[in-house]
Amino acid sequence: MKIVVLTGAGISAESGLATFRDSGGLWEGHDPMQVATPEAYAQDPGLVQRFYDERRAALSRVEPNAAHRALARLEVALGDDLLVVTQNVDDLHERAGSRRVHHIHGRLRSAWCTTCDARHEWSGSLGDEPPCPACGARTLRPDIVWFGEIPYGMDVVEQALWDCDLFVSIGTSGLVYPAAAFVHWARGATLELNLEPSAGATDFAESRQGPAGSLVPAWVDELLGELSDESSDEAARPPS
Ligand code: BJW
Repeated sequence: MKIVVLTGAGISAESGLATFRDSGGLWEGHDPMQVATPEAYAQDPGLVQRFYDERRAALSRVEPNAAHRALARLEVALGDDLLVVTQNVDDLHERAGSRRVHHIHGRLRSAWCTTCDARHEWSGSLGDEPPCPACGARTLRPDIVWFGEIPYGMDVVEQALWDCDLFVSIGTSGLVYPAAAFVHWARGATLELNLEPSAGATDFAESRQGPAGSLVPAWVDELLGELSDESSDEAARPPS
């Protein structure tokens, strides 16, 4: 069974990373257009770099939660038949053990040089304008997809959605495109797991509400149980 899982900020909330639009979220009281657009960066690079430097530093203070670990467990069972497509810029899926993770909005721990186009693994700050390790220019920016920029690897995602038997969306408000449209691109069954019904909840065949830390492990257990029943039925069937 081929499965595509889309994750959003809600899956990392129980690890202690704030979501964007919830009460107490990263954007409460702020205009996202002042930190999450190329225009905002051009106008006040220091402000934008500080915003991302603080979030990059916060990564070392948090750990993956039960939802990230459940998806890693699912990958052990499904191998290449599972693709996690995440809008999150944290690295909690990888630290939980997932290997097939596609970051469509970039990664906090990557820095992109706008002079030579090189990308570098980065755990420190960028606000102090360090030189690019490849070309020396002081033009490293967060490797993050801002509004108006093209998300990464959309060809891979589009193909995976086209081929999948099941699309599952976890912890996302369904307000940002193209991710909000994936439910329409998916050819298979669709399921939403979110704290509350998202903006697109009615587009899913099924929508379950609750915290990801309990909903996701329960769904993974249920699915693995079904897959194991199917394979024992197959083994018990007499050869034709
Ligand atoms: C829990 C929970 C718990 C809480 N358990 N759940 C008009 C119409 C259509 C499109 C557009 C339009 N005008 C402009 C556009 C395009 C634009 C867009 O979508 N704008 C909207 C404002 C309408 N999109 C773009 O510009 C994108 N690029 C693009 O479209 O290029 C064209 C193109 C596409 C495809 C192929 C070729 C070309 C780029 C979008 C980049 C978004 N970047 C950001 C910032 C990244 C950097 C950063 O991290 O700072 O990405 S925006 C921000 O929102 C971030 C997130 O990844 C993204 C989604 O947020 P998410 O994850 O859904 O978080 P929240 O906070 O919104 O929701 C959390 C949810 O979790 C809630 O539902 C909670 O209930 C739930 N939750 N706790 C389970 N414990």
